[in-house]
Amino acid sequence: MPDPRLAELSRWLPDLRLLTAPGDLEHYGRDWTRRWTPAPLAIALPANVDEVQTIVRWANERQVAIVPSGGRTGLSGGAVAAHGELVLSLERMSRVLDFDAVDRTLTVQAGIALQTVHEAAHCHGLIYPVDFAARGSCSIGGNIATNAGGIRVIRYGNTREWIAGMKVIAGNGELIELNRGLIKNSSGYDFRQLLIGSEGTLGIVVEATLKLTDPPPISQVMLLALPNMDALMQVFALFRTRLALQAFEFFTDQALQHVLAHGAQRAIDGDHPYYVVTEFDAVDERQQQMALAAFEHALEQGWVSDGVIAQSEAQAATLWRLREGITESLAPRRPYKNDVSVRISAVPAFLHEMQALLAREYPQIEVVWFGHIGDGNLHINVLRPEDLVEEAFIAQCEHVTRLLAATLQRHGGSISAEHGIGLVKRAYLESTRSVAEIALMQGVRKVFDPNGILNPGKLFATG
Ligand code: 2HG
Ligand code: ZN
Repeated sequence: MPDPRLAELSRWLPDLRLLTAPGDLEHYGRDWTRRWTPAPLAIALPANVDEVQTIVRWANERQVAIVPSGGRTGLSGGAVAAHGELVLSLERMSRVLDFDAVDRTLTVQAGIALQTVHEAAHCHGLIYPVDFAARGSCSIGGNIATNAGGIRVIRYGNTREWIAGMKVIAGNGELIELNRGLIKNSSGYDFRQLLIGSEGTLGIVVEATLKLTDPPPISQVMLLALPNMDALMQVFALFRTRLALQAFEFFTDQALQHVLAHGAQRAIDGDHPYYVVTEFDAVDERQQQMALAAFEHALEQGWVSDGVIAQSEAQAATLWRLREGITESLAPRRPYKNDVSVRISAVPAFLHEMQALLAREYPQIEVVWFGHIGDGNLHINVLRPEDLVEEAFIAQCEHVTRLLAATLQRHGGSISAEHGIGLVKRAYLESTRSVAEIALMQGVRKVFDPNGILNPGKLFATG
């Protein structure tokens, strides 16, 4: 017996594609977190902005919650539909709409994959510089909703820096056009920046105008093996001063073991506790010599124990795989994830405290660390031991996350650097944002989405 609400939605929009088969509900009802059992009402696959707007209006009238859905590669449960919500997938809205050579912008529908954006920019001799491993599956709408970061933030910043304009269907059903691609626009509140990182709680991004830029200069990729944690920040300070960094990423030996077991190729022999993959401008011999000199200095100081410089694009890709393959290699273990950040100046003290905390709280449990250390952003993945049942494991992880949140608070850090709060970290929002800020955020939400139909339960523990 079809749900009468869906029958009504079909009357409002006779051409709307609606899916209700169990396999589809399962597929579209979850993201990469895999912790919640999907239970959506149905999946709506609108083909255009009008259909999105009509769905949101209908949902307001009928008080049906909507989960906006892109590539569902999120790691915070932001796109999970576990309580009878309508999943509104932007999957069919994935076209490039316009390229403007003068403005250097690309206007796209929100469901387009990041990699397709990269390819489209490339066709015009330009780049869209936000980049990370999920590029093939994640969508621009989702990137905007979480203000996605990634491996090039050190050079280019987060998604926030690259959005020149957006069309959004607000939670109240209004279509709003934000900033219209302007570079300068001092005419009051910038709702564009408010929408970026709002995790689908204020509006559904339907189109975005993305800024493009020149491709980076020719670069080199280096893998470094490090003897201890202190060396990490020494090498970072050295490389940041001497080289023009495009990326500076870190991972531990545990992380390496997982990617190697997952098919990546070993690049440095021997046992080393920590590794860095770094990419930097290497346009001419002078820059290449400077990189070599920086490496040799780090070696002499004992900050680095070994290293390789990629000699070809293929080798560079092999080195990058050691870092970019980590999440995929851990995925079968369904790790408990933390994604935290502190100011770069606070990284050394924070790392020490965190290392001690994790060693004390997880003496028997495998904890895999990696991340964008050059941005002060660390990913801490905790793996469930086989003899520990899921609930007990999650309870233990939540306990440690509370301690971690308190440590972060002392260092002025954030409980979510780039993955978003979603369901996973909503209980910890207060460790990062003040009570006054959260009250303002909830007030803003009421303005955009008075009936609370967009992604309820995400970001805030209530409402
Ligand atoms: C990355 O940096 C992603 O690879 C995923 O942000 C991090 O899996 C994670 O915890
Ligand atoms: Zn990351």
